[in-house]
Amino acid sequence: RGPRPQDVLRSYLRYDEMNEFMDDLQRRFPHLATVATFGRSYEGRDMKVMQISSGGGGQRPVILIDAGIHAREWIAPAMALYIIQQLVENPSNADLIANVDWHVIPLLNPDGYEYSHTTDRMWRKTRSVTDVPECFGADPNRNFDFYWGVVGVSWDPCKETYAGHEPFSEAESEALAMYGLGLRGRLRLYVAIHSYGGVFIHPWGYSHQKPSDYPKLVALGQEVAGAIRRAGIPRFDVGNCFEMLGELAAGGSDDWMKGVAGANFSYTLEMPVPSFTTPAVHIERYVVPTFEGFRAMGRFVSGVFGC
Ligand code: ING
Ligand code: ZN
Repeated sequence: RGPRPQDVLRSYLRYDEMNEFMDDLQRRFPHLATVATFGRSYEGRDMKVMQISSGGGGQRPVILIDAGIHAREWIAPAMALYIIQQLVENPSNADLIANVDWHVIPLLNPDGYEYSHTTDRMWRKTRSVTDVPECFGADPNRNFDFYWGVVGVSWDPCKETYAGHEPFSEAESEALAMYGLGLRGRLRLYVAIHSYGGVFIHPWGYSHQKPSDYPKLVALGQEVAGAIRRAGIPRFDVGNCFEMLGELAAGGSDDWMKGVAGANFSYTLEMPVPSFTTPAVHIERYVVPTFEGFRAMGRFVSGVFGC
């Protein structure tokens, strides 16, 4: 059998182990948890989503979460797997799935993630070929087709924030986008889990402009950040990309989910860890308090959109 539930807090699972973990949950909780393949990576790995639903016939509001779009941000997939495990296996979270469906993609960039385990711990991008023979990959979080390339990207295939030669040149970003579109009018909240920094970022990334519903985005953001702080993370802040990181960046998944797929609420969550290389023994101390933020999101979506 695959990794045990507690293993997601004890080690950084590899691609195959994550799939075994999800298959195992589906076997044990077939009425709650479904694994679906929604795309294929550049190197041919299946991209999987865990769909968690307690019923409702596919009509309920959806919270869409992904992690691991950047290879080296290992704590992000660990967070996503813990969310899956808690929603499916912990009865005290039953209220969170009573009238909301959660779709969680634990590893959006499996090629880069595996490469960061085998070859280069600090790899960020995908592993596709580029125009430069010795340089690989584009930044999938600069590759979405919404104000693509207008700011905060590189056009050099050898750089970390290379936007790609065209929007959705990367199979991984395109697969996520198509999945988001497929959720049509049900996509209420989208969260991209990254590391690191301890910030909760709302659109827009591409511009200083504020979305018309900016006060609502900030209000939910503050609720989430407050829950994480109360759970024992002293610093966790809310703002847009420029306020939090000091620069604009276009072509991110959060902007696309709000601007094109129509997600009501859309965020990038930077895990509150001090580096990309947090030792596995410390996964628990960051992931468990951050889950309180996801519980706050679930309560909010249930309260506002649930019935
Ligand atoms: N941070 C994000 C990045 O892609 C970001 C910051 C958020 C950019 C939202 C654009 C939109 O650079 C990390 N850690 O990757
Ligand atoms: Zn990232």
